[in-house]
Amino acid sequence: MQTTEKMALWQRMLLMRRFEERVIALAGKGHVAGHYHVYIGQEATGAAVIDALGPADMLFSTHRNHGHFIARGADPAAALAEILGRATGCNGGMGGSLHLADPQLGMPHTSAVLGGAPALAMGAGFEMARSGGDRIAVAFFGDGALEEGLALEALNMAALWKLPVLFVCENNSAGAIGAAKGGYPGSIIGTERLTALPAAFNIRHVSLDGNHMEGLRAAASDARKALIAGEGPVFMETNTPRWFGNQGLWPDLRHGPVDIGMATGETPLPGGPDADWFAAHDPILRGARELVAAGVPLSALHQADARITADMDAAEALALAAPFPDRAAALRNIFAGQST
Ligand SMILES: Cc1ncc(C[n+]2csc(CCOP(=O)(O)OP(=O)(O)O)c2C)c(N)n1
Ligand SMILES: [Mg+2]
Repeated sequence: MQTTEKMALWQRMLLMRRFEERVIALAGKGHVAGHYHVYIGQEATGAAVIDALGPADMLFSTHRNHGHFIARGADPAAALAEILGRATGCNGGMGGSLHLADPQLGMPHTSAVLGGAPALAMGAGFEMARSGGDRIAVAFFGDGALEEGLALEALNMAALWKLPVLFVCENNSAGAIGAAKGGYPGSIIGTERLTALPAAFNIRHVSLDGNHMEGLRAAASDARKALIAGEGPVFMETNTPRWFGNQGLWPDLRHGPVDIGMATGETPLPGGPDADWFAAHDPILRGARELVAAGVPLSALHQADARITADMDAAEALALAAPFPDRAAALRNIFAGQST
Protein backbone atom coordinates (compact mmCIF):
# COMPACT_ATOMS: atom_id res chain seq x y z
CA MET A 1 0.00 0.00 0.00
CA GLN A 2 1.18 3.49 -0.81
CA THR A 3 1.58 5.80 2.16
CA THR A 4 -1.14 8.10 0.79
CA GLU A 5 -3.56 5.15 0.62
CA LYS A 6 -2.66 4.15 4.17
CA MET A 7 -3.17 7.71 5.34
CA ALA A 8 -6.64 7.81 3.73
CA LEU A 9 -7.57 4.52 5.37
CA TRP A 10 -6.29 5.66 8.74
CA GLN A 11 -8.32 8.86 8.51
CA ARG A 12 -11.42 6.81 7.81
CA MET A 13 -10.66 4.73 10.91
CA LEU A 14 -10.16 7.88 12.93
CA LEU A 15 -13.52 9.25 11.79
CA MET A 16 -15.12 5.98 12.94
CA ARG A 17 -13.45 6.41 16.35
CA ARG A 18 -14.25 10.09 16.78
CA PHE A 19 -17.86 9.36 15.80
CA GLU A 20 -18.30 6.72 18.50
CA GLU A 21 -16.50 8.75 21.16
CA ARG A 22 -19.25 11.34 20.53
CA VAL A 23 -21.93 8.70 20.79
CA ILE A 24 -20.61 7.64 24.19
CA ALA A 25 -20.37 11.26 25.38
CA LEU A 26 -23.90 12.03 24.18
CA ALA A 27 -25.24 8.85 25.76
CA GLY A 28 -23.64 9.97 29.02
CA LYS A 29 -25.71 13.15 28.77
CA GLY A 30 -28.91 11.17 28.27
CA HIS A 31 -29.30 11.71 24.53
CA VAL A 32 -29.37 8.03 23.52
CA ALA A 33 -32.51 6.08 24.37
CA GLY A 34 -31.94 2.39 25.00
CA HIS A 35 -28.91 0.21 24.55
CA TYR A 36 -26.14 0.73 22.03
CA HIS A 37 -22.87 -0.96 21.09
CA VAL A 38 -19.65 0.54 19.80
CA TYR A 39 -17.07 -0.73 17.31
CA ILE A 40 -14.07 0.78 19.10
CA GLY A 41 -10.98 -1.40 18.71
CA GLN A 42 -12.22 -3.07 15.52
CA GLU A 43 -11.96 -0.11 13.13
CA ALA A 44 -9.16 -1.60 11.04
CA THR A 45 -11.34 -4.52 9.94
CA GLY A 46 -14.34 -2.46 8.85
CA ALA A 47 -12.31 0.29 7.20
CA ALA A 48 -10.00 -2.06 5.29
CA VAL A 49 -12.64 -4.52 4.10
CA ILE A 50 -15.07 -1.79 3.06
CA ASP A 51 -12.29 0.10 1.28
CA ALA A 52 -11.76 -2.95 -0.93
CA LEU A 53 -15.40 -3.03 -2.07
CA GLY A 54 -17.07 -1.68 -5.17
CA PRO A 55 -19.94 0.83 -5.14
CA ALA A 56 -22.54 -1.80 -6.13
CA ASP A 57 -21.50 -4.32 -3.46
CA MET A 58 -23.86 -4.88 -0.55
CA LEU A 59 -23.07 -5.05 3.16
CA PHE A 60 -24.93 -6.46 6.11
CA SER A 61 -23.97 -5.63 9.65
CA THR A 62 -24.79 -6.33 13.28
CA HIS A 63 -25.56 -4.70 16.59
CA ARG A 64 -22.01 -3.27 16.35
CA ASN A 65 -22.75 -1.50 13.08
CA HIS A 66 -21.75 2.18 13.55
CA GLY A 67 -18.21 1.64 12.28
CA HIS A 68 -19.32 -0.21 9.15
CA PHE A 69 -21.85 2.49 8.33
CA ILE A 70 -19.35 5.32 8.67
CA ALA A 71 -16.68 3.35 6.79
CA ARG A 72 -19.10 2.94 3.89
CA GLY A 73 -19.37 6.71 3.61
CA ALA A 74 -22.53 7.51 5.55
CA ASP A 75 -23.06 11.13 6.50
CA PRO A 76 -21.98 11.31 10.17
CA ALA A 77 -24.72 13.87 10.91
CA ALA A 78 -27.45 11.56 9.56
CA ALA A 79 -25.98 8.56 11.39
CA LEU A 80 -25.68 10.47 14.66
CA ALA A 81 -29.20 11.89 14.31
CA GLU A 82 -30.49 8.34 13.83
CA ILE A 83 -28.78 7.14 17.00
CA LEU A 84 -30.29 10.11 18.85
CA GLY A 85 -33.74 9.23 17.44
CA ARG A 86 -34.10 12.45 15.44
CA ALA A 87 -36.25 12.96 12.34
CA THR A 88 -33.19 13.84 10.22
CA GLY A 89 -31.63 10.45 10.93
CA CYS A 90 -30.92 8.08 8.04
CA ASN A 91 -34.06 6.13 8.98
CA GLY A 92 -36.08 9.09 10.18
CA GLY A 93 -35.06 8.38 13.76
CA MET A 94 -37.16 5.20 13.84
CA GLY A 95 -34.38 2.61 13.71
CA GLY A 96 -31.81 3.90 16.15
CA SER A 97 -28.35 2.57 16.88
CA LEU A 98 -29.10 -1.07 16.14
CA HIS A 99 -30.51 -0.48 12.66
CA LEU A 100 -28.35 2.04 10.82
CA ALA A 101 -29.06 1.43 7.15
CA ASP A 102 -29.07 3.22 3.80
CA PRO A 103 -29.90 1.39 0.58
CA GLN A 104 -28.05 4.07 -1.44
CA LEU A 105 -24.86 2.97 0.27
CA GLY A 106 -25.54 -0.71 -0.36
CA MET A 107 -26.49 -1.22 3.29
CA PRO A 108 -30.20 -1.98 2.98
CA HIS A 109 -30.59 -3.51 6.41
CA THR A 110 -28.74 -4.12 9.64
CA SER A 111 -29.72 -7.05 11.81
CA ALA A 112 -29.06 -7.18 15.52
CA VAL A 113 -30.33 -10.76 15.48
CA LEU A 114 -27.19 -12.88 15.71
CA GLY A 115 -26.75 -14.84 12.48
CA GLY A 116 -28.95 -12.38 10.59
CA ALA A 117 -26.14 -10.74 8.64
CA PRO A 118 -24.66 -13.98 7.20
CA ALA A 119 -28.12 -15.13 6.12
CA LEU A 120 -29.06 -11.79 4.54
CA ALA A 121 -25.74 -11.61 2.71
CA MET A 122 -26.23 -15.16 1.48
CA GLY A 123 -29.62 -14.14 0.07
CA ALA A 124 -28.15 -11.06 -1.59
CA GLY A 125 -25.35 -13.21 -3.00
CA PHE A 126 -27.95 -15.58 -4.42
CA GLU A 127 -29.61 -12.72 -6.29
CA MET A 128 -26.23 -11.42 -7.48
CA ALA A 129 -25.24 -14.85 -8.80
CA ARG A 130 -28.54 -15.06 -10.71
CA SER A 131 -28.47 -11.58 -12.17
CA GLY A 132 -24.74 -11.44 -12.92
CA GLY A 133 -22.51 -8.40 -12.69
CA ASP A 134 -19.35 -7.86 -10.73
CA ARG A 135 -20.92 -7.54 -7.32
CA ILE A 136 -20.40 -9.22 -3.99
CA ALA A 137 -22.30 -9.35 -0.72
CA VAL A 138 -20.50 -8.96 2.59
CA ALA A 139 -21.61 -10.15 6.00
CA PHE A 140 -19.98 -8.68 9.08
CA PHE A 141 -20.71 -10.69 12.21
CA GLY A 142 -19.15 -11.56 15.55
CA ASP A 143 -17.72 -14.80 16.85
CA GLY A 144 -20.92 -15.23 18.87
CA ALA A 145 -23.03 -15.33 15.68
CA LEU A 146 -21.42 -18.66 14.76
CA GLU A 147 -23.39 -20.24 17.60
CA GLU A 148 -26.49 -19.73 15.51
CA GLY A 149 -27.69 -22.48 13.19
CA LEU A 150 -28.73 -19.79 10.75
CA ALA A 151 -25.11 -18.72 10.25
CA LEU A 152 -24.05 -22.28 9.50
CA GLU A 153 -26.92 -22.72 7.05
CA ALA A 154 -25.81 -19.56 5.28
CA LEU A 155 -22.25 -20.93 4.99
CA ASN A 156 -23.56 -24.23 3.65
CA MET A 157 -25.84 -22.71 1.02
CA ALA A 158 -23.25 -20.16 -0.09
CA ALA A 159 -20.76 -23.01 -0.53
CA LEU A 160 -23.20 -25.29 -2.37
CA TRP A 161 -24.20 -22.58 -4.81
CA LYS A 162 -20.77 -20.91 -5.02
CA LEU A 163 -22.26 -17.55 -4.10
CA PRO A 164 -20.21 -14.32 -4.14
CA VAL A 165 -20.37 -13.81 -0.38
CA LEU A 166 -17.57 -12.57 1.84
CA PHE A 167 -18.14 -13.72 5.41
CA VAL A 168 -16.22 -11.47 7.80
CA CYS A 169 -16.21 -12.93 11.29
CA GLU A 170 -14.95 -10.28 13.69
CA ASN A 171 -13.59 -12.34 16.54
CA ASN A 172 -13.26 -9.84 19.34
CA SER A 173 -12.68 -12.59 21.88
CA ALA A 174 -9.24 -13.14 20.37
CA GLY A 175 -7.23 -15.63 22.32
CA ALA A 176 -10.19 -16.66 24.40
CA ILE A 177 -13.18 -18.17 22.67
CA GLY A 178 -16.02 -18.28 25.11
CA ALA A 179 -16.83 -17.36 28.64
CA ALA A 180 -15.12 -20.58 29.72
CA LYS A 181 -11.81 -19.07 28.62
CA GLY A 182 -12.42 -15.59 29.93
CA GLY A 183 -13.96 -14.06 26.82
CA TYR A 184 -16.82 -11.63 27.37
CA PRO A 185 -19.65 -11.95 26.55
CA GLY A 186 -17.95 -14.65 24.57
CA SER A 187 -19.28 -17.38 22.42
CA ILE A 188 -19.92 -20.82 23.83
CA ILE A 189 -19.04 -22.90 20.84
CA GLY A 190 -17.88 -26.47 20.42
CA THR A 191 -14.86 -25.70 18.28
CA GLU A 192 -11.43 -24.44 19.24
CA ARG A 193 -10.90 -22.67 15.89
CA LEU A 194 -13.71 -20.75 14.23
CA THR A 195 -12.18 -21.36 10.81
CA ALA A 196 -12.87 -25.08 11.28
CA LEU A 197 -16.50 -24.21 10.48
CA PRO A 198 -15.97 -22.79 6.94
CA ALA A 199 -13.34 -25.49 6.42
CA ALA A 200 -16.05 -28.11 6.96
CA PHE A 201 -17.93 -26.62 4.00
CA ASN A 202 -14.79 -26.36 1.83
CA ILE A 203 -15.01 -22.58 2.02
CA ARG A 204 -11.76 -20.73 1.42
CA HIS A 205 -10.80 -19.18 4.77
CA VAL A 206 -8.15 -17.08 6.39
CA SER A 207 -7.51 -15.95 9.97
CA LEU A 208 -6.02 -12.48 10.28
CA ASP A 209 -4.66 -9.92 12.71
CA GLY A 210 -7.73 -7.67 13.02
CA ASN A 211 -5.67 -4.61 13.90
CA HIS A 212 -3.33 -4.59 10.91
CA MET A 213 -4.99 -2.39 8.29
CA GLU A 214 -2.59 -3.27 5.49
CA GLY A 215 -2.90 -7.05 5.85
CA LEU A 216 -6.68 -6.78 6.10
CA ARG A 217 -6.91 -4.56 3.01
CA ALA A 218 -4.80 -6.97 0.95
CA ALA A 219 -6.79 -10.01 2.10
CA ALA A 220 -10.12 -8.31 1.37
CA SER A 221 -8.97 -7.29 -2.08
CA ASP A 222 -7.81 -10.87 -2.87
CA ALA A 223 -11.08 -12.23 -1.56
CA ARG A 224 -13.13 -9.90 -3.73
CA LYS A 225 -11.20 -10.96 -6.85
CA ALA A 226 -11.90 -14.63 -6.10
CA LEU A 227 -15.56 -13.88 -5.45
CA ILE A 228 -15.97 -11.97 -8.71
CA ALA A 229 -14.23 -14.84 -10.52
CA GLY A 230 -17.02 -17.13 -9.27
CA GLU A 231 -14.79 -19.26 -7.05
CA GLY A 232 -17.36 -19.43 -4.25
CA PRO A 233 -17.57 -17.78 -0.83
CA VAL A 234 -14.66 -16.62 1.29
CA PHE A 235 -14.47 -16.52 5.08
CA MET A 236 -12.22 -14.06 6.90
CA GLU A 237 -11.72 -14.31 10.65
CA THR A 238 -10.34 -11.03 11.97
CA ASN A 239 -8.95 -11.28 15.47
CA THR A 240 -8.92 -8.40 17.93
CA PRO A 241 -8.68 -8.38 21.69
CA ARG A 242 -11.84 -6.94 23.14
CA TRP A 243 -11.64 -3.19 23.82
CA PHE A 244 -11.50 -2.71 27.60
CA GLY A 245 -14.52 -0.40 27.44
CA ASN A 246 -16.62 -3.26 26.03
CA GLN A 247 -16.12 -5.59 28.99
CA GLY A 248 -19.29 -4.49 30.71
CA LEU A 249 -22.84 -3.98 29.52
CA TRP A 250 -22.39 -0.30 28.64
CA PRO A 251 -19.47 1.18 26.67
CA ASP A 252 -17.02 2.80 29.09
CA LEU A 253 -14.72 5.48 27.66
CA ARG A 254 -12.82 5.71 30.91
CA HIS A 255 -9.68 7.34 29.47
CA GLY A 256 -11.58 9.82 27.31
CA PRO A 257 -11.04 10.34 23.58
CA VAL A 258 -7.82 8.81 22.29
CA ASP A 259 -4.88 11.23 21.97
CA ILE A 260 -2.95 10.60 18.75
CA GLY A 261 0.18 11.85 20.50
CA MET A 262 0.20 8.58 22.45
CA ALA A 263 1.39 6.86 19.26
CA THR A 264 4.87 8.33 19.60
CA GLY A 265 5.13 9.08 23.31
CA GLU A 266 4.34 12.79 22.79
CA THR A 267 1.52 12.10 25.26
CA PRO A 268 2.13 9.42 27.90
CA LEU A 269 0.01 6.27 27.72
CA PRO A 270 -2.54 5.79 30.49
CA GLY A 271 -1.23 3.59 33.27
CA GLY A 272 -3.00 0.67 34.88
CA PRO A 273 -4.58 -2.43 33.41
CA ASP A 274 -5.64 -0.76 30.13
CA ALA A 275 -2.11 0.36 29.22
CA ASP A 276 -1.42 -2.73 27.12
CA TRP A 277 -4.41 -2.07 24.89
CA PHE A 278 -3.14 1.40 24.02
CA ALA A 279 0.44 0.23 23.66
CA ALA A 280 -0.12 -2.86 21.55
CA HIS A 281 -3.64 -3.11 20.20
CA ASP A 282 -5.47 0.16 19.57
CA PRO A 283 -5.72 0.13 15.74
CA ILE A 284 -5.76 3.94 15.60
CA LEU A 285 -2.49 4.27 17.50
CA ARG A 286 -0.97 1.29 15.70
CA GLY A 287 -1.87 2.80 12.33
CA ALA A 288 -0.46 6.16 13.46
CA ARG A 289 2.83 4.50 14.43
CA GLU A 290 3.02 2.81 11.02
CA LEU A 291 2.42 6.13 9.27
CA VAL A 292 5.07 7.91 11.33
CA ALA A 293 7.50 5.07 10.56
CA ALA A 294 6.69 5.56 6.85
CA GLY A 295 7.72 9.22 7.12
CA VAL A 296 4.42 11.00 7.81
CA PRO A 297 5.02 13.66 10.48
CA LEU A 298 2.92 13.36 13.63
CA SER A 299 1.82 16.95 13.02
CA ALA A 300 0.08 15.83 9.79
CA LEU A 301 -1.87 13.27 11.79
CA HIS A 302 -2.86 15.93 14.33
CA GLN A 303 -4.02 18.17 11.47
CA ALA A 304 -6.15 15.40 10.00
CA ASP A 305 -7.56 14.78 13.47
CA ALA A 306 -8.43 18.47 13.86
CA ARG A 307 -10.35 18.42 10.54
CA ILE A 308 -12.24 15.27 11.53
CA THR A 309 -13.00 16.68 14.96
CA ALA A 310 -14.36 19.89 13.38
CA ASP A 311 -16.56 17.77 11.06
CA MET A 312 -17.84 15.86 14.08
CA ASP A 313 -18.53 19.13 15.93
CA ALA A 314 -20.70 20.19 12.99
CA ALA A 315 -22.41 16.77 12.79
CA GLU A 316 -23.18 16.85 16.51
CA ALA A 317 -24.62 20.37 16.34
CA LEU A 318 -26.86 19.38 13.41
CA ALA A 319 -28.05 16.19 15.11
CA LEU A 320 -28.81 17.91 18.41
CA ALA A 321 -30.70 20.72 16.68
CA ALA A 322 -32.90 18.27 14.75
CA PRO A 323 -36.47 17.59 15.90
CA PHE A 324 -37.76 14.23 17.07
CA PRO A 325 -40.12 12.48 14.60
CA ASP A 326 -43.71 13.66 14.78
CA ARG A 327 -46.33 11.30 16.21
CA ALA A 328 -47.81 10.46 12.82
CA ALA A 329 -44.44 9.05 11.76
CA ALA A 330 -44.96 6.14 14.16
CA LEU A 331 -47.51 4.66 11.75
CA ARG A 332 -45.45 5.14 8.61
CA ASN A 333 -43.46 2.32 6.99
CA ILE A 334 -45.07 -0.43 9.03
CA PHE A 335 -46.50 -3.66 7.68
CA ALA A 336 -49.48 -3.99 10.01
CA GLY A 337 -52.77 -2.48 8.86
CA GLN A 338 -54.01 0.59 10.66
CA SER A 339 -57.24 0.30 12.60
CA THR A 340 -59.64 3.21 12.29
C1 LIG B 1 -30.40 -14.65 18.03
C2 LIG B 1 -29.86 -13.77 19.14
N1 LIG B 1 -29.62 -14.31 20.37
C3 LIG B 1 -29.15 -13.53 21.37
C4 LIG B 1 -28.90 -12.19 21.16
C5 LIG B 1 -28.40 -11.32 22.32
N2 LIG B 1 -27.01 -10.90 22.08
C6 LIG B 1 -26.74 -9.65 21.64
S1 LIG B 1 -25.08 -9.41 21.42
C7 LIG B 1 -24.71 -10.96 21.94
C8 LIG B 1 -23.29 -11.45 21.95
C9 LIG B 1 -22.74 -11.34 20.57
O1 LIG B 1 -21.40 -11.78 20.46
P1 LIG B 1 -20.68 -11.55 19.10
O2 LIG B 1 -21.51 -12.01 17.95
O3 LIG B 1 -19.34 -12.18 19.26
O4 LIG B 1 -20.59 -9.98 18.97
P2 LIG B 1 -19.77 -8.95 19.90
O5 LIG B 1 -20.82 -8.29 20.76
O6 LIG B 1 -18.76 -9.72 20.68
O7 LIG B 1 -19.16 -7.99 18.93
C10 LIG B 1 -25.88 -11.65 22.28
C11 LIG B 1 -25.89 -13.06 22.78
C12 LIG B 1 -29.18 -11.67 19.88
N3 LIG B 1 -28.96 -10.40 19.57
N4 LIG B 1 -29.64 -12.48 18.87
MG1 LIG C 1 -17.62 -11.30 19.88
